Amino acid sequence: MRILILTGAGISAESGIATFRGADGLWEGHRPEDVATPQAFARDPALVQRFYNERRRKLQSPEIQPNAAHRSLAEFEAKHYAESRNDEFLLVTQNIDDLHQRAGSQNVLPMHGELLKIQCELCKEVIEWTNDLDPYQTHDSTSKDEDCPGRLRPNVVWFGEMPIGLSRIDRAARQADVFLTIGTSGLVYPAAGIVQSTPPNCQRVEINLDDTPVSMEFGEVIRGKASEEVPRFLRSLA
Ligand code: BJW
Repeated sequence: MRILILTGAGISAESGIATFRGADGLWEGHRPEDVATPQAFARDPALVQRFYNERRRKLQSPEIQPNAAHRSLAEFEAKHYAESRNDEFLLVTQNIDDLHQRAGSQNVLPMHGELLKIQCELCKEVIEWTNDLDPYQTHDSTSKDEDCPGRLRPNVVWFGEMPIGLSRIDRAARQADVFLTIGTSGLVYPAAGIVQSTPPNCQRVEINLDDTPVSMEFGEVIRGKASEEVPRFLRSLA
Protein backbone atom coordinates (compact mmCIF):
# COMPACT_ATOMS: atom_id res chain seq x y z
CA MET A 1 0.00 0.00 0.00
CA ARG A 2 1.44 3.36 -1.03
CA ILE A 3 0.56 6.19 1.33
CA LEU A 4 0.95 9.92 0.89
CA ILE A 5 0.36 12.27 3.80
CA LEU A 6 0.03 16.05 3.70
CA THR A 7 0.18 18.00 6.94
CA GLY A 8 -0.49 21.66 7.71
CA ALA A 9 -0.38 24.02 10.66
CA GLY A 10 -3.28 22.24 12.41
CA ILE A 11 -1.10 19.23 13.27
CA SER A 12 1.30 21.45 15.23
CA ALA A 13 -1.42 23.59 16.86
CA GLU A 14 -1.69 21.23 19.83
CA SER A 15 2.08 21.50 20.28
CA GLY A 16 1.64 25.23 20.91
CA ILE A 17 2.48 26.61 17.46
CA ALA A 18 -0.13 29.10 16.19
CA THR A 19 -1.88 28.34 12.91
CA PHE A 20 -1.91 30.95 10.15
CA ARG A 21 -5.60 31.54 9.71
CA GLY A 22 -7.14 30.54 13.05
CA ALA A 23 -8.52 33.00 15.62
CA ASP A 24 -5.04 33.22 17.17
CA GLY A 25 -3.41 33.03 13.78
CA LEU A 26 -2.82 36.66 12.94
CA TRP A 27 0.61 37.96 13.80
CA GLU A 28 0.52 41.57 15.00
CA GLY A 29 -2.47 42.11 12.72
CA HIS A 30 -0.69 40.92 9.56
CA ARG A 31 -2.20 38.35 7.22
CA PRO A 32 0.27 35.69 5.98
CA GLU A 33 -0.17 37.05 2.46
CA ASP A 34 1.25 40.38 3.75
CA VAL A 35 4.31 38.98 5.52
CA ALA A 36 5.17 35.77 3.70
CA THR A 37 6.05 37.29 0.32
CA PRO A 38 9.30 38.39 -1.36
CA GLN A 39 7.66 41.82 -1.81
CA ALA A 40 7.11 42.17 1.94
CA PHE A 41 10.75 41.21 2.55
CA ALA A 42 11.93 43.81 0.04
CA ARG A 43 9.64 46.49 1.52
CA ASP A 44 10.19 45.83 5.22
CA PRO A 45 12.95 43.28 5.94
CA ALA A 46 12.99 44.14 9.66
CA LEU A 47 9.33 43.22 10.04
CA VAL A 48 9.68 39.98 8.12
CA GLN A 49 12.87 38.90 9.94
CA ARG A 50 11.20 39.67 13.29
CA PHE A 51 8.27 37.43 12.29
CA TYR A 52 10.67 34.55 11.62
CA ASN A 53 13.06 35.32 14.51
CA GLU A 54 10.18 35.07 16.98
CA ARG A 55 8.96 31.81 15.49
CA ARG A 56 12.52 30.35 15.37
CA ARG A 57 13.04 31.22 19.05
CA LYS A 58 9.67 29.75 20.04
CA LEU A 59 10.27 26.52 18.09
CA GLN A 60 13.42 25.94 20.15
CA SER A 61 11.80 26.59 23.52
CA PRO A 62 11.42 23.48 25.72
CA GLU A 63 7.62 23.59 25.82
CA ILE A 64 7.33 23.03 22.05
CA GLN A 65 7.35 19.28 21.49
CA PRO A 66 5.83 16.85 18.97
CA ASN A 67 2.33 15.72 19.96
CA ALA A 68 0.53 12.39 19.62
CA ALA A 69 -0.28 13.04 15.95
CA HIS A 70 3.38 13.58 15.01
CA ARG A 71 4.43 10.59 17.09
CA SER A 72 1.82 8.22 15.66
CA LEU A 73 2.91 9.05 12.08
CA ALA A 74 6.54 8.34 12.96
CA GLU A 75 5.61 5.07 14.71
CA PHE A 76 3.43 3.98 11.78
CA GLU A 77 6.27 4.61 9.33
CA ALA A 78 8.83 2.81 11.52
CA LYS A 79 6.55 -0.20 11.98
CA HIS A 80 5.30 -0.67 8.42
CA TYR A 81 7.73 1.16 6.11
CA ALA A 82 11.14 0.89 7.79
CA GLU A 83 12.81 -0.75 4.79
CA SER A 84 10.64 0.82 2.10
CA ARG A 85 11.90 2.88 -0.83
CA ASN A 86 10.56 4.94 -3.71
CA ASP A 87 8.32 7.04 -1.47
CA GLU A 88 5.98 4.15 -0.67
CA PHE A 89 5.40 6.19 2.48
CA LEU A 90 5.88 9.94 1.95
CA LEU A 91 5.11 12.61 4.52
CA VAL A 92 4.80 16.00 2.85
CA THR A 93 4.51 18.87 5.29
CA GLN A 94 3.71 22.50 4.64
CA ASN A 95 5.02 23.27 8.11
CA ILE A 96 8.42 24.86 8.56
CA ASP A 97 8.76 23.53 12.10
CA ASP A 98 10.79 20.34 12.63
CA LEU A 99 8.27 18.47 14.78
CA HIS A 100 7.82 15.55 12.35
CA GLN A 101 11.58 15.01 12.22
CA ARG A 102 11.88 15.35 16.00
CA ALA A 103 9.12 12.74 16.43
CA GLY A 104 11.24 10.35 14.35
CA SER A 105 9.63 10.53 10.90
CA GLN A 106 12.17 9.60 8.21
CA ASN A 107 10.75 10.28 4.77
CA VAL A 108 9.67 13.90 5.27
CA LEU A 109 9.43 16.49 2.50
CA PRO A 110 9.05 20.05 3.88
CA MET A 111 7.51 21.65 0.78
CA HIS A 112 7.46 25.19 2.22
CA GLY A 113 11.00 25.08 3.62
CA GLU A 114 12.49 24.87 7.10
CA LEU A 115 12.67 27.48 9.85
CA LEU A 116 15.99 26.24 11.23
CA LYS A 117 17.74 26.91 7.93
CA ILE A 118 18.54 30.13 6.11
CA GLN A 119 19.47 30.82 2.51
CA CYS A 120 21.81 33.27 0.79
CA GLU A 121 19.84 35.31 -1.75
CA LEU A 122 22.88 35.53 -4.02
CA CYS A 123 24.65 32.13 -4.08
CA LYS A 124 21.60 30.17 -2.77
CA GLU A 125 23.65 28.26 -0.21
CA VAL A 126 21.43 26.83 2.53
CA ILE A 127 22.84 27.01 6.06
CA GLU A 128 21.55 25.50 9.31
CA TRP A 129 20.62 28.37 11.63
CA THR A 130 19.25 28.55 15.16
CA ASN A 131 19.83 32.23 16.02
CA ASP A 132 18.06 35.46 15.16
CA LEU A 133 18.83 36.92 11.74
CA ASP A 134 19.39 40.67 11.31
CA PRO A 135 17.41 42.39 8.53
CA TYR A 136 20.48 43.13 6.39
CA GLN A 137 22.80 40.35 7.57
CA THR A 138 25.04 39.11 4.76
CA HIS A 139 26.53 35.72 4.01
CA ASP A 140 30.14 36.95 4.51
CA SER A 141 29.27 37.93 8.10
CA THR A 142 28.74 34.27 9.04
CA SER A 143 32.38 33.20 8.79
CA LYS A 144 35.74 34.84 8.19
CA ASP A 145 36.43 32.60 5.16
CA GLU A 146 33.17 33.46 3.46
CA ASP A 147 33.31 36.26 0.85
CA CYS A 148 29.82 36.17 -0.61
CA PRO A 149 28.09 39.53 -0.05
CA GLY A 150 24.56 38.12 -0.54
CA ARG A 151 21.80 38.93 1.93
CA LEU A 152 20.53 36.11 4.12
CA ARG A 153 16.85 35.18 4.36
CA PRO A 154 14.80 32.45 6.01
CA ASN A 155 14.86 29.20 3.98
CA VAL A 156 11.10 29.20 3.48
CA VAL A 157 8.76 29.36 0.48
CA TRP A 158 6.83 32.59 0.23
CA PHE A 159 3.79 33.33 -1.94
CA GLY A 160 4.81 33.54 -5.58
CA GLU A 161 7.83 31.25 -5.01
CA MET A 162 8.08 27.64 -6.15
CA PRO A 163 7.41 25.06 -3.44
CA ILE A 164 10.03 22.33 -2.94
CA GLY A 165 9.79 18.82 -4.43
CA LEU A 166 6.71 19.30 -6.63
CA SER A 167 7.55 16.62 -9.19
CA ARG A 168 8.28 14.10 -6.40
CA ILE A 169 4.97 14.99 -4.72
CA ASP A 170 3.08 14.69 -7.99
CA ARG A 171 4.61 11.26 -8.65
CA ALA A 172 3.66 10.05 -5.16
CA ALA A 173 0.11 11.44 -5.56
CA ARG A 174 -0.44 9.68 -8.89
CA GLN A 175 0.56 6.34 -7.34
CA ALA A 176 -1.12 6.72 -3.94
CA ASP A 177 -3.45 4.05 -2.55
CA VAL A 178 -4.15 6.27 0.47
CA PHE A 179 -3.96 10.06 0.62
CA LEU A 180 -4.33 11.50 4.12
CA THR A 181 -4.42 15.23 4.74
CA ILE A 182 -4.20 16.59 8.28
CA GLY A 183 -4.81 20.09 9.66
CA THR A 184 -4.58 22.21 6.57
CA SER A 185 -7.05 24.86 5.46
CA GLY A 186 -7.03 23.89 1.78
CA LEU A 187 -6.54 27.53 0.83
CA VAL A 188 -2.93 27.52 -0.34
CA TYR A 189 -1.91 26.02 -3.70
CA PRO A 190 -0.37 23.87 -5.06
CA ALA A 191 -0.66 21.93 -1.75
CA ALA A 192 -4.46 22.16 -1.76
CA GLY A 193 -4.56 20.70 -5.28
CA ILE A 194 -2.50 17.55 -4.58
CA VAL A 195 -5.69 15.58 -3.89
CA GLN A 196 -6.74 16.12 -7.51
CA SER A 197 -3.68 14.22 -8.74
CA THR A 198 -4.53 11.05 -6.79
CA PRO A 199 -6.07 8.20 -8.82
CA PRO A 200 -9.82 7.46 -8.73
CA ASN A 201 -9.40 4.33 -6.58
CA CYS A 202 -7.32 6.14 -3.96
CA GLN A 203 -8.71 6.29 -0.41
CA ARG A 204 -8.80 10.05 0.30
CA VAL A 205 -9.11 11.11 3.91
CA GLU A 206 -9.23 14.59 5.44
CA ILE A 207 -8.68 15.13 9.17
CA ASN A 208 -9.48 18.65 10.33
CA LEU A 209 -11.43 20.44 13.05
CA ASP A 210 -13.57 22.11 10.36
CA ASP A 211 -14.73 21.80 6.77
CA THR A 212 -12.37 23.22 4.17
CA PRO A 213 -12.93 24.44 0.59
CA VAL A 214 -11.56 21.09 -0.68
CA SER A 215 -13.45 18.75 1.70
CA MET A 216 -15.69 17.57 -1.12
CA GLU A 217 -12.66 15.98 -2.82
CA PHE A 218 -12.33 13.49 0.05
CA GLY A 219 -14.31 10.26 0.38
CA GLU A 220 -13.79 10.30 4.14
CA VAL A 221 -13.84 13.43 6.29
CA ILE A 222 -12.93 13.08 9.95
CA ARG A 223 -13.74 16.06 12.15
CA GLY A 224 -11.69 16.33 15.31
CA LYS A 225 -8.33 17.05 16.85
CA ALA A 226 -5.30 15.72 15.02
CA SER A 227 -3.80 14.36 18.27
CA GLU A 228 -6.82 12.07 18.69
CA GLU A 229 -7.95 11.34 15.14
CA VAL A 230 -4.57 10.64 13.50
CA PRO A 231 -3.57 7.80 15.89
CA ARG A 232 -7.12 6.40 15.62
CA PHE A 233 -7.10 6.47 11.82
CA LEU A 234 -3.62 4.92 11.57
CA ARG A 235 -4.72 2.11 13.92
CA SER A 236 -7.68 1.45 11.60
CA LEU A 237 -5.33 1.27 8.57
CA ALA A 238 -2.93 -1.12 10.27
C1 BJW B 1 -6.70 21.53 13.16
C2 BJW B 1 -6.32 21.65 14.48
C3 BJW B 1 -6.20 20.47 15.21
C4 BJW B 1 -6.37 23.62 13.69
N1 BJW B 1 -6.46 19.32 14.61
N2 BJW B 1 -6.97 20.36 12.58
C5 BJW B 1 -3.76 27.99 -7.88
C6 BJW B 1 -2.77 27.09 -8.26
C7 BJW B 1 -1.42 27.31 -7.96
C8 BJW B 1 -1.05 28.44 -7.25
C9 BJW B 1 -2.03 29.35 -6.87
C10 BJW B 1 -3.35 29.12 -7.17
N3 BJW B 1 -4.05 30.16 -6.68
C11 BJW B 1 -3.20 31.00 -6.07
C12 BJW B 1 -1.96 30.55 -6.17
C13 BJW B 1 -0.74 31.24 -5.63
C14 BJW B 1 -0.46 31.04 -4.15
C15 BJW B 1 -1.70 30.72 -3.33
O1 BJW B 1 -2.02 29.59 -3.04
N4 BJW B 1 -2.39 31.77 -2.89
C16 BJW B 1 -3.59 31.62 -2.06
C17 BJW B 1 -3.61 32.71 -1.01
C18 BJW B 1 -4.79 31.63 -2.95
N5 BJW B 1 0.51 29.98 -4.01
C19 BJW B 1 1.80 30.22 -4.12
O2 BJW B 1 2.24 31.34 -4.35
C20 BJW B 1 2.74 29.06 -3.95
N6 BJW B 1 3.65 29.03 -5.06
C21 BJW B 1 3.25 28.84 -6.31
O3 BJW B 1 2.07 28.72 -6.58
O4 BJW B 1 4.28 28.76 -7.23
C22 BJW B 1 3.94 28.70 -8.63
C23 BJW B 1 3.29 27.42 -9.05
C24 BJW B 1 2.29 27.48 -10.01
C25 BJW B 1 1.66 26.33 -10.44
C26 BJW B 1 2.03 25.10 -9.92
C27 BJW B 1 3.03 25.05 -8.99
C28 BJW B 1 3.64 26.21 -8.55
C29 BJW B 1 3.60 29.19 -2.71
C30 BJW B 1 2.83 29.10 -1.45
C31 BJW B 1 3.74 29.34 -0.25
C32 BJW B 1 2.97 29.40 1.07
N7 BJW B 1 3.85 29.86 2.08
C33 BJW B 1 3.39 29.87 3.46
C34 BJW B 1 4.51 30.48 4.34
C35 BJW B 1 5.64 29.48 4.53
C36 BJW B 1 6.64 29.98 5.49
C37 BJW B 1 6.06 30.23 6.85
O5 BJW B 1 5.61 29.30 7.53
O6 BJW B 1 6.06 31.41 7.25
O7 BJW B 1 3.08 28.55 3.89
S1 BJW B 1 1.86 30.75 3.71
C38 BJW B 1 1.21 29.65 4.91
O8 BJW B 1 0.05 28.96 4.41
C39 BJW B 1 2.29 28.58 5.09
C40 BJW B 1 1.48 27.34 5.23
O9 BJW B 1 2.27 26.20 4.97
C41 BJW B 1 0.36 27.58 4.25
C42 BJW B 1 -0.86 26.73 4.49
O10 BJW B 1 -1.41 26.98 5.74
P1 BJW B 1 -2.07 25.78 6.54
O11 BJW B 1 -1.02 24.84 6.97
O12 BJW B 1 -3.19 25.21 5.78
O13 BJW B 1 -2.55 26.54 7.87
P2 BJW B 1 -3.91 27.32 8.17
O14 BJW B 1 -3.67 28.14 9.37
O15 BJW B 1 -4.40 28.01 6.98
O16 BJW B 1 -4.96 26.17 8.50
C43 BJW B 1 -4.85 25.35 9.66
C44 BJW B 1 -5.94 24.28 9.56
O17 BJW B 1 -5.78 23.40 10.64
C45 BJW B 1 -7.37 24.85 9.65
O18 BJW B 1 -8.16 24.28 8.62
C46 BJW B 1 -7.87 24.38 11.02
O19 BJW B 1 -9.26 24.05 11.03
C47 BJW B 1 -7.05 23.13 11.23
N8 BJW B 1 -6.75 22.84 12.64
N9 BJW B 1 -6.15 23.02 14.76
C48 BJW B 1 -6.89 19.31 13.30
N10 BJW B 1 -5.85 20.51 16.51
